[in-house]
Parts: sequence; C-alpha cells; structure tokens
Amino acid sequence: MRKVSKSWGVVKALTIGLLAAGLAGGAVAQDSKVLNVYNWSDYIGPDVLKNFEKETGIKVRYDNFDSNEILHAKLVAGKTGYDIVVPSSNWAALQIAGGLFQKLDKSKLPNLKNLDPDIQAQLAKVDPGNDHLVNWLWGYTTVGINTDKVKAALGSEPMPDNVWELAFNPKYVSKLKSCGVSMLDAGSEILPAVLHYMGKDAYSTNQADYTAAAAVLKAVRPSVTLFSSSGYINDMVSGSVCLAVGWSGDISIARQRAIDTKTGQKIEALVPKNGGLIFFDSMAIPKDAANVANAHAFMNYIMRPEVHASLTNQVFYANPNKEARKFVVPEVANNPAVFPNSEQMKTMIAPKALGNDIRRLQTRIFTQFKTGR
Ligand code: SPD
Repeated sequence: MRKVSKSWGVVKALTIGLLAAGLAGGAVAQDSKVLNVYNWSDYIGPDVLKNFEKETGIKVRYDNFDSNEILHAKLVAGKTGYDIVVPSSNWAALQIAGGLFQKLDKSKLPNLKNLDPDIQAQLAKVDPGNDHLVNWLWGYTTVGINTDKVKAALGSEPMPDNVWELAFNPKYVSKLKSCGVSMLDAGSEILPAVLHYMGKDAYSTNQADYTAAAAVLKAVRPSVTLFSSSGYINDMVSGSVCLAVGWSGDISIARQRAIDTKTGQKIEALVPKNGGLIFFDSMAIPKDAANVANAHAFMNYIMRPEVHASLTNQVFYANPNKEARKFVVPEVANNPAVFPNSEQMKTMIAPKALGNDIRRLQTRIFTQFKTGR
C-alpha cells in the first residue's frame, strides 16, 4: 500500500479548506444534479417535474410565489438560490435592465424553434433578441364569476355589458358583497385593472390618473371581502367567493376543480368586451444561478410540444408553442377563456414596464385601498 506523505495530506487539507471558503464566500458549485425553480403557484401539473427528474436525474426543488413584487424583491436583493425564475415580462424588463439575468446559451435550447414568432416578437419588445426570456405560459387578468350566485345577487339588475363594472362600479359590487368579492393582492395587478375600467391607460404614468383610481377603489372597498392571489381559487370552488378579479387560468382551474369535486358551483372566466390585461410569464436564469446547464436543460424540456401542451391542459393558460397546439385537448384548445379568438385578442391590453416611481405609487394606493384609508 502506498504511503501518503504528511506534506501531501497538508496540501489536500488546505485545498479542501480553500474550496470550502470559496463556496462560503459566494462562489457557487456548478451543476450538481439539482435545479432550483421559483414559479407562480398553481402553474404546473404533477407529472412535468417527475418526468423531467426521471429522464435527466436532476432533482428539482420547486418553490412558489404569487406576486411579481415578491419575486422582484428577491432578485434585487440577490443570491436567491434559484436557477430559474418566472417573472411577468413587464417586470422582467426592469430585471434585464438591472443586469439581474444571464444571457441564454441558445445552442442549448434547440426547442426554441417550436415557439410562436408572434409571442417571441412580443417578448422581444422587452428583451431585444429574445436573449434572456423563454415564455412559460401567458394569460390575462380578468373577472371570474360564480354565474348562479352573481345572477341571484344582482336580482333584477341585468349583467353589465362591460364586466369590469361588476368589480369596480359600486352599483354592482355592493350587491355582490353578500356572496364574496375577491381582488388580487398586489398593486401592480389592481391599479392597471381599475385604470382600464376607467377608460384610462392601464399602465399610465400620469399622477392624476392614479389619484382618480384611488377614489374609485375607495368607493368599492366596503364590498371587497378578500384580497388573494392564490387562495381565491379554492374560495371560488367552495362557493365563498362569487366574484374575483383574478387570472384567466386560475379562474378556469377553479371551474374545473368545482366540476371534479362536485361542489355544484358554476364558475366562469369572463373575457371582457373591452379586453383583459395580458401577461407573459417567462423563464429567466438569475445572474448568480449555480446550475446553469440544468436550467437550460429544463427550459428546453418545457419547450417540447407535449410538455408545453400538458401545462396548458392542466392549468388552462395558453402556451407560446406553435407545435404544441395538436397536443392540447379540444375542450381546452377551443375554450376562448384559454385561447381568446382573434377578435378578442384585438381588445386585450398589452403589458408595459413601469419605473420605480409609478410602481411605488401603485403600492401606496393599493395599501391605502386595502387598509381602508
Ligand atoms: N397561478 C398562476 C398565475 C400566474 C399569474 N401571473 C400573472 C402576472 C400578471 N401580471
């Protein structure tokens, strides 16, 4: 047996020590068999991660958030520990400008060829050259209702032509309070929605518009029974919320869950005549991600037509994959709440990035709204 000299033992110990010190000092181990993903809640089916892990041997740690505000704060603070995050494109615009993401290595993403050029063009507006973002799914902010309960609560009052009135006109929403009214729990969601209802630019940069929006919100505050960006799904399923300002797919999840669990609640995601607020939630790799090769493998896996289609089939959001359409089940593919038709698409409001000043204003007004001040 070869004898290990004392000096070799010292060198080895020093090397291990230095490596450990390097890691503790912020350097990152490269691509162990793990991938840390931070995504919106209720945005994936159970099979997708399992199949990816089985095929690649990469273990996925998967955490959830339910607002862009939460994700943004983590990214700005840095050292998130995540390899993939999924901001909406208008927030990603700020994060790209701030240098918080790394450029994609497109040679590792051959499935980019499957993506719809129209969606890529939308994303290129905030991510020139599509260098940082790959769309996960897209949808729109809208109004969801429990049809029977809303009809009963409105009584002789007919449904308004503009369904945003249900949420923001006291004449309607005060009647719906009795069956439960929920609003998304974020200023960046509710301010654009109320401005759009008021006929203003949803992403206005005009102070006066926000002052006017605050007054509209104040008038409906007594009728709002819940602020929620994820729990409202089950509240709709159980029947304790009859009107939600929420996200298209989440409302459709509630609809399907109510059918599957036979709660008897008839839930519908409405497509407003004057449009919903579109979002493109998109994957990106944080600057300091440790497992970059695994992140690319995951992105490429998601862009397989069958995988993107299975996301849509399970969470009722549209995918950006032109090759996936044939794998989307007909009742989802033909559901305009999931894939609005071309006329409806023309009415939809595209997302816009807002600077810090307006985002702060949104948060201030929203906090006043929530606390009833
Ligand atoms: N349950 C998934 C919800 C995803 C919503 N993302 C919306 C961002 C809108 N600005």
